[in-house]
Amino acid sequence: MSKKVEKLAKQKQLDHFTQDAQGALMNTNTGTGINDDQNSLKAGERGPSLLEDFILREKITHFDHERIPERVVHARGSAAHGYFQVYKDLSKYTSAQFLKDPQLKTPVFVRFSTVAGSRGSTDMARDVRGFAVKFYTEQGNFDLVGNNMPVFFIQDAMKFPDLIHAVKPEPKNEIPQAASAHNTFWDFISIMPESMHMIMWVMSGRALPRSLRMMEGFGVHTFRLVNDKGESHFVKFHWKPLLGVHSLSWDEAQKISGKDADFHRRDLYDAIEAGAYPEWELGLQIIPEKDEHKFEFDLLDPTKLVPEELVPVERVGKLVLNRNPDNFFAETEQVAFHPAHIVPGIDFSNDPLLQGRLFSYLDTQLTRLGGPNFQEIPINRPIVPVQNNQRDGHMRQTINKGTSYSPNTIGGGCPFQAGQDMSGFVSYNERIDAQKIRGRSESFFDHFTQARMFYNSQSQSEKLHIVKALQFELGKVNIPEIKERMLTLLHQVDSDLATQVSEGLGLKVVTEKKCPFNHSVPADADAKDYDSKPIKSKVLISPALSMTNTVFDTIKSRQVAVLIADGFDGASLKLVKSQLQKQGAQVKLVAPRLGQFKGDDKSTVEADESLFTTSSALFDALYVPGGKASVEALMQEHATYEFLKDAFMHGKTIAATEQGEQIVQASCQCPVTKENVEFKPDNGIILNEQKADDHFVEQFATAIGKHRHWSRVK
Ligand code: HDE
Repeated sequence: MSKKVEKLAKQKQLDHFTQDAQGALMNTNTGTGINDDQNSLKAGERGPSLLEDFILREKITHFDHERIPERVVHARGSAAHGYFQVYKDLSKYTSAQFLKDPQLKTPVFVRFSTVAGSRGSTDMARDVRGFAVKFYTEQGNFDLVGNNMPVFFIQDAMKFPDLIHAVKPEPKNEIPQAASAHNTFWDFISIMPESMHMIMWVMSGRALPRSLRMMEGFGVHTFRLVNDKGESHFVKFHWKPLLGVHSLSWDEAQKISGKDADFHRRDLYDAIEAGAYPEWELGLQIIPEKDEHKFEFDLLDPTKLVPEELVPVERVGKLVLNRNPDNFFAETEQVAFHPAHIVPGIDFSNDPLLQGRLFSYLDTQLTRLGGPNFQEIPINRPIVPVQNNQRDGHMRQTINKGTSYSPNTIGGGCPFQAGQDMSGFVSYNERIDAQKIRGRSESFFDHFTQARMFYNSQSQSEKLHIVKALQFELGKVNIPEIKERMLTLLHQVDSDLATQVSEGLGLKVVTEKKCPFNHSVPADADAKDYDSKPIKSKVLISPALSMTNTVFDTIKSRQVAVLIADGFDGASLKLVKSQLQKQGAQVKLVAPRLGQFKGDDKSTVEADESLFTTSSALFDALYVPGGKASVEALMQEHATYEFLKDAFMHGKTIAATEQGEQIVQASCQCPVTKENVEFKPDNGIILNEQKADDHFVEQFATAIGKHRHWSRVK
């Protein structure tokens, strides 16, 4: 079985029609050779161009049509190839082959994205990140089209176009790009209390991942796993990054955006090129059918998560991304995800958001990719041959032979229904006995308990991030009533949170709930829309929701800047660089200008960046080696102090040896109190009066692994 899939997967790669122009001669799309690709055909050297020039017209026409509509949401994305391998046989739960055979490496294509921005927008937006995985299994393609947050803004698909219209740039002036900090978004949210849990996530550091490789993924909805006997378990899908979950501060994100708006895309691409393959474990929260109603929230409500403290996440397999796409358009842009791309052994739940998505994604591809044959685009093809009676249409690639209807006798009855050997998809035999209704279950009405659980599960610094994010976002809203309504909602999450946000806005928290239209609101409707129902949750604090409980013991793929100028201490640089690289970190030399620099040991190095082209916000840590001349030259540069000051304020690990210490002393102090924090490894500052030695590097690496030193972040 494994051989079969590997063969099919290999075929898939070859199938990509990958072209390498190496050594080839140029020709037109119909194969006619092109002798001159520099000049158009003219009536005389200085004469008008001729309509006859079929070579020019073909080239320009193709160019004119190079763009396809960008995705209406998740337009900005980056992707990679890889594989998924399950750790053990899960046939107890599912008949999906790729979850049963630990020998099997199932090829995958994973696309990460922001939601609100256009295709060319910054990676650094405060936003949800899409985490869409296409598994090319031997039973067909399975798409797990998730996000990096486990809940969503709305409960019913009916509200999705409204949510997206509200968050997208405003219609009158197409402002702002890739940002939720504007009137229409917060207007909508301030009268959609069901969004409050998601708002806590989006205002937290989760909306600013340090790297796409350092964020979790979630299927969000409850799904089903169904085994060979037709037995079903509810399941929540998780992706757990092996590098841990780490985020940026808002200040870093803004600075990175200016220096490198492709920061996440570049980071993913570079890590894969460097062999630092991003890895996640697939986690499952499995809930027996009989426990469906045992929670205080509804499993079908996508604004709720199942706390890991109630149902542990079992890690069942590994996802590895090990190959960059060859062509961004052909692969990353043309890939078509769809939650209804499903395989036997996995099934949907009745989550009303998921149900709407099952319609939306096929529909959107018809416009975006131009017709019903998008599944034939190489990146979308399954690894198994497609055999059915669907035919023709715009840009059909397959040359089908024989009959195109079923049942038939002329074609020998082929293709037969897979149902005859029961290898095809069987929907879970769920009993449904209900009245048709356009409405919402009362079990969906508690909008605040989990928002509060999320907020209360955050560390002090994570809470501060949320407060500041709300101050920024609402600070960009210029309609006072919207801000007031938001404060009223925040008050229902946590009164301290509302008070702190209100101080930044110069407003008072209004605790009394008002209808925004001054309508008289029926008591019942008011309760449903605005009140936290007095449900007591068993989980008030979920440590799993705080990023302070993540992985801190690796520096794999971390970026370390070393500040140098002519006369740097060559021996220390060599030692620090080689030892950090051994542990998987990347070391970059940053100098006052680009070009070559000489060390005190006559070594010559090339600067990777100048202080002008980069910023410490793009690095995880920095090191200033000694060398009297080097330090003196660096201290002549204004940018040196900026570099250090930012790293200090962002809580980055800072290390210096010999004279390098002077730069740290001169730049690293709190601008308010003018006090230096204690310069010690616990605060992420490692100073050594001597040259670098093994102990120094060890302390440096341990501190980098901590990601950030909160004692310094105010
Ligand atoms: Fe999507 N979403 N979505 N979404 N979504 C799209 O499909 C939609 C939702 C998600 O990298 C679109 O091909 C509706 C939840 C990702 O190509 C579109 C509803 C979650 C991606 C669409 C939702 C997602 C999309 C736009 C509410 C997390 C990018 C282009 C009923 C579980 C996939 C496209 C990629 C993309 C519709 C809600 C995740 C328009 C109607 C909840 C990761 O079909």
